[in-house]
Amino acid sequence: MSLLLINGPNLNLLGQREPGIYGMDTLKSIESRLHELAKAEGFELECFQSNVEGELVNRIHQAFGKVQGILINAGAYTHTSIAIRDSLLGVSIPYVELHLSNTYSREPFRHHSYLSDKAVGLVSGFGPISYQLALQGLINYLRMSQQNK
Ligand code: CA2
Repeated sequence: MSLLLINGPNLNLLGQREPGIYGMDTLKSIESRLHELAKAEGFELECFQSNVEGELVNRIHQAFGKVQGILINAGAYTHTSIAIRDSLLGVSIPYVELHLSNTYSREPFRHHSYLSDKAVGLVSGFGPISYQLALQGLINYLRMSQQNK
């Protein structure tokens, strides 16, 4: 089974700026760790990052029929993008929303997400570990769904 990790705007800066909020790990190191964890569980993982909303939408469309689950940190687009929401719902691929920071302990404009209500689950606030928790949650969800078929 194939999974897709999507990271939105500015997450390419991880490990280079604002370590107090977002941690010291680079996106590359997070991706390679997740790759190993997925592989150990028998899953393939592809990773994609873009600062451009339409590119994120296009990548989600490309996943249709090829990917069984999506992990997404849409960054600031979480709070603004109906287009990303529509694309996730359009391809009908189960997804887990994740964030490094606890968005509910931050500014009020980060308290609303266009993705949460349709997500399989939400992980927020554990720094880079949020990615691992989200992966475990998604894999568990997919296995349970297979069993119930
Ligand atoms: O906590 C998260 O993972 C966020 O998705 C991060 C977004 C923010 O807009 C969301 O509200 C919560 C911002 C990503 C910015 O990443 C940076 C990383 C290093 C340096 C500067 C920005």
